[in-house]
Amino acid sequence: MTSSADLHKRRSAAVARGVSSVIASYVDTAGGGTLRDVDGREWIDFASGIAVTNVGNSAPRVVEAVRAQAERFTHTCFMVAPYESYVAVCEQLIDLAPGAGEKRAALFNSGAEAVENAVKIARHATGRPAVIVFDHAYHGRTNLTMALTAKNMPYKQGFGPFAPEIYRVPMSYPLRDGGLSGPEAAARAVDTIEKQVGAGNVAAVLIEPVQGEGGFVVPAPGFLPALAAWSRTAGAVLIADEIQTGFCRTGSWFAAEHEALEPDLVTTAKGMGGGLPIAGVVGRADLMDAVHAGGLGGTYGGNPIACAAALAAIETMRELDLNAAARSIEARLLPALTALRDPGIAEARGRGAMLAIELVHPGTLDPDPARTAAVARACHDAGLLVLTCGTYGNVLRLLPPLVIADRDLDRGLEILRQALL
Ligand code: PLZ
Repeated sequence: MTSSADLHKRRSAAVARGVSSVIASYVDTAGGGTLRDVDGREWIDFASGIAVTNVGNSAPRVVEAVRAQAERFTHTCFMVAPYESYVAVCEQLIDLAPGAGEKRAALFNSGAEAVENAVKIARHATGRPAVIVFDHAYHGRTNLTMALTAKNMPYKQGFGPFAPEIYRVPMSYPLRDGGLSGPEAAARAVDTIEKQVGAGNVAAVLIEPVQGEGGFVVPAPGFLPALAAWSRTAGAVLIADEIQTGFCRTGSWFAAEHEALEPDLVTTAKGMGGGLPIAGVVGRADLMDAVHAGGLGGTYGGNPIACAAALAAIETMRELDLNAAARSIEARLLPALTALRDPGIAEARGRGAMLAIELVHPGTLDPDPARTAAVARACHDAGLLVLTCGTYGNVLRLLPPLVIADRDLDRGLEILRQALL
């Protein structure tokens, strides 16, 4: 088999430099919670392809559903000749998303596309222009979603000008906002909105209930409910971006549930497809149906193979109770992370199987991205695939597949412990 070193040479001559990879090893096979590279080396997977393979790589039901659908038909375009599985995925989204009222859903290909469409729907339904986003937010790499994303490097540098009518307000970040309570942090955000934007101009308040790329930031309790209450009064659409948090990742179907939040719209992607590209917007029927017929769509949105995979992935989540699995991963890892006696760890945090440690220079809150990168590299050298994140690049995040074996979790944790020494 071609070695990783050879593939890397070919890649350098063929793949644009702007597309980079975390590790230099090339994957041969992957299953459950491990990967094997073309050099025959085994990796413990604490990345899940960035929170995608919640049901594990090549989950049996997903593989079978994809195969069966590929034999029936591969593509017709739902806007041309519709099919049942698209409808069935929308029914599942409606069933699983928080909120008791009447809902509708629509399917797309990627997280960024789902966010773009949620904003389109909110603007159309309200007739207003402004979109409120938060410090440390990540929503994608298309032009509108780059504008919604906070961090410049590597996401935005040189790619502007960006879409207008996007306003950024302070997030609740308990480690870094001087101990503001959730309601206090919300009042600070609302004050900025009212003074700088004007409540009557706000189409949408867009927020990740637990921030992903921005550093696995869990807002203080009460922050999200206070924002929801303000949005309702202001007539703004509350959009929960659950692309990274959704589909059992945090120990519930959606992270909004942890605070009994009922967003007006929810964006989904990643975990819902069991590894195939599919995304959705689900939410209040009156908002979703405000858009004229033909106003939403795309050639591939809700592709039949991706829909078959999503239905199989959701079935797997129910069958194996992956919400409970995520909670037991939290119970196994978070106390161990909290117990790490390391003066450079400012905080261990997260929900379910979305866990992180934030690294600082001891005795301060100054971020330590150099050590974070070094620890990640040491983990890679020892066969553990971990990722970093955070506005300051100083957060090490753990995102194992929810079906990972306890033994692999423990092995991964031990590698991380050694890497921190
Ligand atoms: N919203 C909350 O986490 C994707 C990005 C990786 P796409 N996060 C991983 C990278 O460097 O590109 C994400 C997310 C949240 C939106 C998105 C965007 O989803 O499917 O990558 O477009």
